[in-house]
Amino acid sequence: MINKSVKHKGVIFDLDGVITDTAEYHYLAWKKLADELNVYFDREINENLKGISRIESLEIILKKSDKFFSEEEKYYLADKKNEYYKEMIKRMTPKDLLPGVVDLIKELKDRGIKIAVASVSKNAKTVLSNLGLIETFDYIVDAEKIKNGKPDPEIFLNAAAGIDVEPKLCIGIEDSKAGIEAINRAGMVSIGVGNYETVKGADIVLKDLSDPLPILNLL
Ligand code: B16
Ligand code: MG
Repeated sequence: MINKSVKHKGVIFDLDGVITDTAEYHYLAWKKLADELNVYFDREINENLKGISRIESLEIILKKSDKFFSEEEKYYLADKKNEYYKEMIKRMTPKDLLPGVVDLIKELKDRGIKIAVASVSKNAKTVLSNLGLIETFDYIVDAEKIKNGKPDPEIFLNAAAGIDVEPKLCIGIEDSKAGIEAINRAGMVSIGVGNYETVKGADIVLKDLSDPLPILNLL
């Protein structure tokens, strides 16, 4: 919820789909696995996987299959997808940052705003290292630090505590429906980027971060 009289002190970034386009690599890796299994999978279904854990994503994909998969098989398949994904992110460099991200981070740091990453990915630290950002953020929350994934607000509340800023003074940036819900439930201002239909529940929707004025106006 936006309260224009409040000066926000912290900004919490989602990783996949906000800082870099790993959302596309997640899609490609799942697509490869789904094709191998002969299971129907498309970009529309993929929108529902954004911000959702690896094993929950697999469960959603397997709803389109009439075959039974044991827990062991599911873990094997989730692991296989992760191997495809890890192969794709190996070649990532700082050139893979999405438009506006570097300038926005610099501007926030210049203004003394605390910044954090809130990603449910177990690969978050590898991706941040490849992007040259592992030392940049004041705090990073990944899958290791949380019990409940998005849309539970835990990950954003954990990030706010990590940067020592009250949730109501934080802004969260997300590309997923589950992530926007998590930010809203955490009582923060939500900024949605990317696919409009996916993030329309956000307080402010932006195409990407190349025009950060709506965010800077909240500081
Ligand atoms: P991993 P985020 C999420 O990251 C992705 O949006 C989601 O598609 C993925 O399944 C999840 O991480 C788990 O990732 O398989 O690497 O552990 O958007 O919260 O940064
Ligand atoms: Mg994301």
